Amino acid sequence: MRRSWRSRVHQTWVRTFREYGTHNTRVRNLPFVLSAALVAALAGPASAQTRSPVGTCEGLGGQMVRAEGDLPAYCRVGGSTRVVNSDVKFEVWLPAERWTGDVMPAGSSFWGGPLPLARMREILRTGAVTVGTDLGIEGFTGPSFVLTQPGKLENLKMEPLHVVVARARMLAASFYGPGPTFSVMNECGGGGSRDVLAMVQRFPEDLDAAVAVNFTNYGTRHGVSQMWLYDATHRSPEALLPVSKLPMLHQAVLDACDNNDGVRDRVIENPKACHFEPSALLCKGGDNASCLTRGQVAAVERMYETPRHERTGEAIYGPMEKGSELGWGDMIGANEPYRYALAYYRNMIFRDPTWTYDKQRPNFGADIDRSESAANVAINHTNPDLRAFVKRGGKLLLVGGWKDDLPPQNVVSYYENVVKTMGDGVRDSVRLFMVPGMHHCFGGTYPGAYKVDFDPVQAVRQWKTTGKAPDQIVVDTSGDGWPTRKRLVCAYPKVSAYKGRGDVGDPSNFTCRVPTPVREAAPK
Ligand SMILES: [Ca+2]
Repeated sequence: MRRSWRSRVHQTWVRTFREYGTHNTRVRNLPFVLSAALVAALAGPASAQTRSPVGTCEGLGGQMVRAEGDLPAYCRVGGSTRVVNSDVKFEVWLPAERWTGDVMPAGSSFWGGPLPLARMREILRTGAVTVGTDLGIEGFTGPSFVLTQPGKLENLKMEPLHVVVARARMLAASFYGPGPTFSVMNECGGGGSRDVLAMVQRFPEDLDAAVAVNFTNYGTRHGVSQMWLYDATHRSPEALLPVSKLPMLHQAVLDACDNNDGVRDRVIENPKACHFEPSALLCKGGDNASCLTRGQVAAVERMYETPRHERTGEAIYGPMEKGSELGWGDMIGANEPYRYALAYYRNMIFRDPTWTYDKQRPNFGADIDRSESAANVAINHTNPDLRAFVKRGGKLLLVGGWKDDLPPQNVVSYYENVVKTMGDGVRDSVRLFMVPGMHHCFGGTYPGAYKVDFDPVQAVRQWKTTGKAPDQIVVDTSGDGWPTRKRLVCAYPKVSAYKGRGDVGDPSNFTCRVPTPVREAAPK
């Protein structure tokens, strides 16, 4: 999980809305009457025109907040409502002027708790109404609540978000007159991307379109897969892989595969088709900076290997992809497992806050069985049956980065499960774009990955309006020594291929084609 901007706890509430009662009674208790016309407006057609309020902020029980810097003035309504036996806090922010007609909920912190205020500010700047919630898990910033209040895991089925989104839509209709014309979520990583898939799967009526980037919807395996990476390089003194050797390893991978796509640009278009054997770097003499010892070769092989359940052999997540090596430091570079994996093992697997890697070494059979207890699976949102969302005309754009150090195979696997479950026709409503060279989220600044500029909300808006699913997109890449360049990215499973002549910075010199067959390493 990442998204440090979700780290602030904010507890200023302009007003408590307990009078709204549970979500089952919220409509009856609202301080305004939903007319038939208003109900119709809630599902009204898209409009490019902006709107100004016809009601007052005070009338919603909110408080106006003045414009500051690039943040426009807005009406801030705070409250709490009872959902799943929890007091769920929320805030709804409504632009004081020039509302676009959009409602864009902000993704939650993965374990609830802090309100996503930074994300709400980003969304407010776009002119949308936004809403954020603590999921009823106030006072915690991680999974430690599970030790004392395990029942709150139920909140992570995301009904609290569903309830406050409905509240936001009604407040918008009351404030502006016409209701929302476009409801959309756009989130990357952290809890937000999980929220997107939870809404699409469980509450399809809440969104017209959705974007999930580098998503983390397989909670019971996410932390386990991170532990696999740490274990690969810490299971014995011989397996230790110094972070200082990663650039050397990365260069060897590039030497083997960068040019497979026809352009030597430090980016491997299709890592799945990259064949590189770590043993090629085996030290001929003693250990030195330009080679790998036998133990390090085995560790690197395990990093590239699909983690499997020790007893059943089932693939449990994805491996690190070829070309992602410069991003491995977070997972393998410290003296203890990555902080998310550590917290996950302590609170969700062993329910023991003193657990350490050396105290009880991982077992990738029993640990997974424990991880997938009846209570814990509440955090999974892996249902590939999106019929209800698709039937409503919903559009879902999935994006992954091939250099993500949170194994991107999870993104690919979910998409493939959706297609397998619903058939090829679902591609009119659900598409995946795997971006080569992208790490975790578009603006990721991790070593070796570039910044990606692309407006996914505009893409799904156009898709929803025209009904035409995108076959390809063009993204701008830049930063950290990368030349500013446009790149063609193709709808999965196609990959971008250089036509062989012309400027490599011109996407028209590339075409989308079916990739060469993937040769998977045999399971060990
Ligand atoms: Ca290349």
